[in-house]
Amino acid sequence: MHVIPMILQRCALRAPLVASIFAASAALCVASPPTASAETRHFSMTVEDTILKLVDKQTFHTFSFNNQTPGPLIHVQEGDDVEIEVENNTTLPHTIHWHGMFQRGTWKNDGVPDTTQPAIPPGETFTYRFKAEPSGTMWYHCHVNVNEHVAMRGMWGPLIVDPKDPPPVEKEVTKDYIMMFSSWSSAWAKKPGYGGIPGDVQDFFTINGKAYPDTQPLRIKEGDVVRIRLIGAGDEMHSVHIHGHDFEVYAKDGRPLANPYLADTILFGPGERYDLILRADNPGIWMVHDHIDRHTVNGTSPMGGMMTTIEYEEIPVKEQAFYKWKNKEFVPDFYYEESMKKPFGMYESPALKGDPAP
Ligand SMILES: [Cu+2]
Repeated sequence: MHVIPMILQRCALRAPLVASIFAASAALCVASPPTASAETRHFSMTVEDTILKLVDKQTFHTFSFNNQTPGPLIHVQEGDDVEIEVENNTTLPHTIHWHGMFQRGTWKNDGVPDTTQPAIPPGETFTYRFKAEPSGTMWYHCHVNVNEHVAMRGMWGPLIVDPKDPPPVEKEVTKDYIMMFSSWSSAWAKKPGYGGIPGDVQDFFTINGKAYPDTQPLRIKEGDVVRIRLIGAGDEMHSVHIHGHDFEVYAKDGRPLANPYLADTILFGPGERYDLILRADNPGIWMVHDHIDRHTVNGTSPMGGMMTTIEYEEIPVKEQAFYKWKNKEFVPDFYYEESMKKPFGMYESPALKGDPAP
């Protein structure tokens, strides 16, 4: 009872303090809703030598997190205390950098070898501890020999930090997709420990570690509010175009933009993230692709690489005789769209697994 007057009274009691402090206190009293206290979330991961199939017969020797590329989804809430135990089961040293995390007071958990820690040697374990801030679409990746381990060996995964107090548009979202873009140089596919040097020819291009036609459609229905989280995990620029719609460019590197804008093509580079909000109002089958056309090949074959489609539930896909994917077996959670609906935690996806290297 009388909660509001009590709060105001508490604010008023601070009035004798310096005016600026009072102003700040009053703002806090009005603006801050009660929030759940932060939780400690403990996870563990291993680094493994893994053979990943990019497309068709093209495989690649990766150093993966839990045998998959992208690595497991880590989904936490802003303010959570995160503890992640990382065991290195490969023959080379690695670390994990938590890209986007402020690491206030925990800079030795930033995961950079010879700058914030020694690299984790083969056979050893290291535990990272940090607070999940700020919120938004973040990611994690190895920081040892990044030119090879990140650019070519698939050592990355999504780190999604939900805000404690989400803006209204985020509460409208009905489908949430994570898309990590990377390119590969097949010359080094079977030579772990080498490659990622100037002059490399990037000839395979993947979304979540698979090239078209081994990617998966985004299955939506009219009325959906679709959030698409684009992450530049590789070494090249991408210019993603979605047919039949425009989308709101909602957030950059996790931060909601002060002035979101409409677009149908979005350019992003290595390390960058963009969150798009697409309102599903145009039933059909629509192409989604990198408009850097060279990124839509598999080696020397056209019609591959960074391509997928949006399929509306309203369209009977199997009846479209011309549609390449009319009989495609749908594999859920390719974009972590199912895991993103689950409670906070760490999630693997069978769709992203490779095979243990012999
Ligand atoms: Cu590494």
